[in-house]
Amino acid sequence: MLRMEGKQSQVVLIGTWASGYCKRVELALKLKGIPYEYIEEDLENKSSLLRHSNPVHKKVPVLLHDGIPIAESLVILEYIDEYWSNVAPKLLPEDPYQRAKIRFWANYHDQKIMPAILRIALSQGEERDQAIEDHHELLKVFEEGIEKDFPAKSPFLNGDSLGFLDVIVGTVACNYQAFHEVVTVIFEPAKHPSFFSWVTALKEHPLIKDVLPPHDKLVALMRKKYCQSPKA
Ligand SMILES: N[C@@H](CCC(=O)N[C@@H](CS)C(=O)NCC(=O)O)C(=O)O
Repeated sequence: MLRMEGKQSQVVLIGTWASGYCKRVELALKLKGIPYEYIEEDLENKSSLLRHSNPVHKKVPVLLHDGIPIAESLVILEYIDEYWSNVAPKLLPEDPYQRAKIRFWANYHDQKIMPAILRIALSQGEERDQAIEDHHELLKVFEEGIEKDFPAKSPFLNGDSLGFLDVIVGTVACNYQAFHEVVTVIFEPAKHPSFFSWVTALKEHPLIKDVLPPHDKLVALMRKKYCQSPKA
């Protein structure tokens, strides 16, 4: 199906409620005030809509824009920012070098930090201790890199409005209390002061509060996923 130029766009997001990847897309749409319909996907029993819209990965999120599917959350965020380029706020800056740095850290976040957090959740004993240490080292690199590359950040990377990295970090890290309650402590102000104060500011943003999953529901899901007793 082709997008109808000049007409009101139809925007549909296929997602799951607990996914940070999906929440970042919801947050971007809400930030720009783009109306959208939301379809909750059952990942245990994937719909034919999802399988047809994202035949390569069969993962959420998928954005359907006038019927055209766009997959992969970072790709979707850039698409939203480019298609609605005249709608504030801009998620990515104009300057190509600044954009490159933001993309670099966004990829680092998804390729290093996200898998490290998952490894902590899925491991136990000494393996978990090692996973916690690895995550701490990766987060230190992230924190120092952001501080160096975006020294004027206050409280967000664009100043008062949320930018690309704020959207990515906010929709994952702001759930840390549920993770601490169910799995283990991974964010400590003493170890990561600047990252922690960034996340604390993000947690206060009204749209981040609006999109984050309910704490108790998330805790219940995490207990189910990560606290199964090991098989005999
Ligand atoms: N790199 C993808 C990751 C998306 C992803 O991992 N989605 C998960 C939900 S959080 C999913 O759909 N999993 C289903 C599966 O792996 O089959 C993105 O950024 O969109």
